[in-house]
Amino acid sequence: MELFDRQKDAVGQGERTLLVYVELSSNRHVYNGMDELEELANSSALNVIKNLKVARNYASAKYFIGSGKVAELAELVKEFELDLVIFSAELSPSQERNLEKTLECQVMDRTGLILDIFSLRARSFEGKLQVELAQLKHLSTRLVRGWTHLERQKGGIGLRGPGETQLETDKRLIAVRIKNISKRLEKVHKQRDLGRKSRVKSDTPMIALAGYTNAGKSTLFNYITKAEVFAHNQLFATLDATIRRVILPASGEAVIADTVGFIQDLPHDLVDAFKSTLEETRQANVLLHIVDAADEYKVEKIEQVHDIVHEIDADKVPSILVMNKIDCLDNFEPRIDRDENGRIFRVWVSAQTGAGIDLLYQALAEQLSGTMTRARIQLDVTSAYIRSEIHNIGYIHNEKVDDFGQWILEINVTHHYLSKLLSLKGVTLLWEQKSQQK
Ligand SMILES: Nc1nc2c(ncn2[C@@H]2O[C@H](COP(=O)(O)OP(=O)(O)OP(=O)(O)O)[C@@H](O)[C@H]2O)c(=O)[nH]1
Ligand SMILES: [Mg+2]
Repeated sequence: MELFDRQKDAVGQGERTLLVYVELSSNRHVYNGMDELEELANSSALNVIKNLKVARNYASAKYFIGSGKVAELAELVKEFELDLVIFSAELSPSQERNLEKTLECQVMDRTGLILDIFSLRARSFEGKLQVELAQLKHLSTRLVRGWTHLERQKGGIGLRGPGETQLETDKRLIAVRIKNISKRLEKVHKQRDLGRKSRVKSDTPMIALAGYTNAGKSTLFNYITKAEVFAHNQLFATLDATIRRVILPASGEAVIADTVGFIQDLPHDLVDAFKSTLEETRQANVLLHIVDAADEYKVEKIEQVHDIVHEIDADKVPSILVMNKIDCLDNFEPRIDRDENGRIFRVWVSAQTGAGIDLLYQALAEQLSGTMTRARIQLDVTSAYIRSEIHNIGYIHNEKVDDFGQWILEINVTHHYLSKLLSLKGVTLLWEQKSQQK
């Protein structure tokens, strides 16, 4: 939690910031752009003093925006003693440099800001490596084009992470580090692959939570696993997939993965760098697509997530829409929606109050039935102790003791778990009904 503390300490003490949202004819489709930029800035613990919208028909070469506007900004910077100006648009290194010279303060674009948030939030070894890789790549394009004022060695936003260590302005050194990190990442990925293979072999179903940032994935993950995963009303609270083994009512043993949130116009470099954290999504048996049902832009966000799911090749994974935060809607009861074939495609819940989570478990059990089986087993008198384990691992529909003091249980468990049980002494299979395989 060290990163969180550092971040919390910084709230309200962050750089005095001006946000400039540039509306181009090409990005009019972007919804809620200014609000999102502001949320990003808040997530990075910046002190946003002012924000400004600028409309342009095209990007100018020197400053991106017109020089008249730049003069206006320069006055604002003086008047409000600002430290930082953030542009929603992708600035070229030379535009950034020109703006810094004229405005006499630090200038950053949205990619730089997202990278900064990533560097504050990455917790796992892999997450940190990936952020560093993305930062170094972002930096190296700037160095190639002669971005030299990194030598100022100023700490703070944009220069965290690799910026804090003796920022090797030397292109060659950066290249070496990029190579190094890539190699280490490759190793981590291989280990992950191995872990995944053993999961596939063990037949344990995998559930991946995915969705737009701030939709409530980690809150739901926490509710289900009762684990303490960082859930906070900030963008990108989760940066690396967090995986837990859980025992779900009705469907039993499963593996559940929380993932990094999606965001519109995520710089492409970053999508690449974070692909492996989304890999869980591709490997999953079920994808729970979490949506903030109270968000006025939910329709657009659902589409964005669909696009990215397609981009990472995860659209073959069966998915269920989880409409979360129904406690924020007026008089809304939890419910399940089915399509014309009777398949569950949407469940309405509140991860915060727990309303509807039982319906979600039911939906998961239905969706996972391909990996599940229903069976009747008998435990002889000496093996009755196994019963309490089954209670924890699987789902017991019925149980009774027969005339000989033996337990007869009707259970729902994974194929894998059933075969494990049957290999134990004193456990006998009386009957098994295999559900249809997917
Ligand atoms: N009212 C209400 N708030 C919720 C609910 N679920 C989550 N939240 C809040 O929404 C905010 C975001 O929740 P997170 O679980 O961190 O969201 P996330 O999808 O994991 O976000 P990222 O990790 O940034 O992608 C937090 O302030 C939660 O307390 C809910 O059912 N009802
Ligand atoms: Mg999260």
